Amino acid sequence: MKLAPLLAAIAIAAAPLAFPAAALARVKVTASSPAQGATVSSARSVTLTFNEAVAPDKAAVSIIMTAMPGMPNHGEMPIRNFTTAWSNDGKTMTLTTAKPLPKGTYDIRWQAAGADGQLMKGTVTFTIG
Ligand SMILES: [Cu+2]
Repeated sequence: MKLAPLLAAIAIAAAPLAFPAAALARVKVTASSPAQGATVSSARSVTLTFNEAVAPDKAAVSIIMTAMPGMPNHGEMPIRNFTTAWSNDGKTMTLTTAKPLPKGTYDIRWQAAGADGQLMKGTVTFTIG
């Protein structure tokens, strides 16, 4: 008989937390070039398009080469020589590398916050082969 009131109290306490989480759309990547999981012949630039405008000062992105043909123990190799630019609507970030990316597999790891200020993270993976 003690359990039911306790569960009711938990349900009441949890409700205000659950509602905003469901109501707010968290920032996420809705499209990219190259696309998630794609294999392309070359890429000099990478674009990430978010579902909403992103605050550029809170956004961060890294390009990590995770695999390379003929190198079984490649590990994680950051590609540092790139520039970033934002579209006028604040939704699309373009990364342009100084040189074309060599053949291999890449993670584009991003973090960004949209209008709700919540910092989100994600990864887009593609292969150049
Ligand atoms: Cu490499």
